[in-house]
Amino acid sequence: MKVPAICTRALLDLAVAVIGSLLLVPGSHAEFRQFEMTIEEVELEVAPNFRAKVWGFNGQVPGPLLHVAEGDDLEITVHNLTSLNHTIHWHGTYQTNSWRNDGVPNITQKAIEPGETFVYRFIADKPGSLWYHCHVNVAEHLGVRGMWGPMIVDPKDPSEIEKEVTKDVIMMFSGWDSDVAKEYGKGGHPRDIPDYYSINGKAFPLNQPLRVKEGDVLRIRLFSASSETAYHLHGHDVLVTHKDGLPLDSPYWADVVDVPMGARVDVIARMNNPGRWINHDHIEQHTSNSGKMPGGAVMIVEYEGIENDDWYVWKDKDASYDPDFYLTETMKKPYGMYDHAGYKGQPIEQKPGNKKKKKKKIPQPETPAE
Ligand SMILES: [Cu+2]
Repeated sequence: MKVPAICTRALLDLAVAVIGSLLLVPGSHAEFRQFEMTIEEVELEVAPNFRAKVWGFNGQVPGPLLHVAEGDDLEITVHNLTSLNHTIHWHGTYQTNSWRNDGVPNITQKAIEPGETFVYRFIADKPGSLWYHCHVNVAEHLGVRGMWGPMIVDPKDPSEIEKEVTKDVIMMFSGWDSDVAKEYGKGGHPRDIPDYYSINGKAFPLNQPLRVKEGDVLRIRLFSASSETAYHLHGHDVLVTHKDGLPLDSPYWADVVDVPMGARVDVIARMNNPGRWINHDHIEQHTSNSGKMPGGAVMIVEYEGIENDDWYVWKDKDASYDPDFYLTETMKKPYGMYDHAGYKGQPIEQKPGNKKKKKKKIPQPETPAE
């Protein structure tokens, strides 16, 4: 009997996934987890007076947080609700025996066309700070359309210092180009120069302060999604512990941390110096909104108990404060995939006359036979 090709592929995938999970994490409680994700066309408010048209995973930038355990067996169904092709590359995952799920168009799969659905199936075989992003025309889709999100895979054997962490902080750095922001299909030319920069999709002062208390141990996960970063936190040294999800053999202290494009660097910061401290990208051009300083990749750490001065930019922030802007609260939840309301874009307004309405054909009744 001839077995249909699709059946063979599904059976093989399943067998590989099951064997893979057994081999990778003997005796552990790896779980099968299913997630569903859309790709949507929305407009993102990046900076005061600057909005960009993006393709947002679940309509948001960054995309939803995927938080799973090492060895988990993942099935992620992706619906492309946009007008162009996309894929998802699971950056960092080894894809052992599952290379067809690596998300590279015309190399591992055909791109997901508008209106189509694609199912990714793989084992979370590498722990640490991973991420995912589109791999179609990356200079535009990843570079200036917000097609990226965090994927955190908890290791089965965390180090001693990881166990000390009281606050997990996710910061994803990106650049934006106002010249092409309003038109899909434009951007990504080598001569394009970004003029806006952001952390978790928002430029200062549209992002949020991070509120801490003395004694907190922060694990700051730095992601250079579409802008490289020289991360600097005033008033503290940080211990660099992980690079691209991998624990360093010799963690080292620093006060400026380089995060090259695409890389992730994890640092530990002990909150032992009460005050109000700026942290920012030390590439100076990245700290403005189209040349207006301060802006871009700047955020503030506020210690509990420090009084707000009258002239402080966020002196009246309490009413609108989002304590989960750096996903600190979400990281405490059980494993899963989580949207974040503060990252959502707005539906794109269609200008009247932009779209020609198709005339509906009215079916004519058949002439009854006499
Ligand atoms: Cu894409």
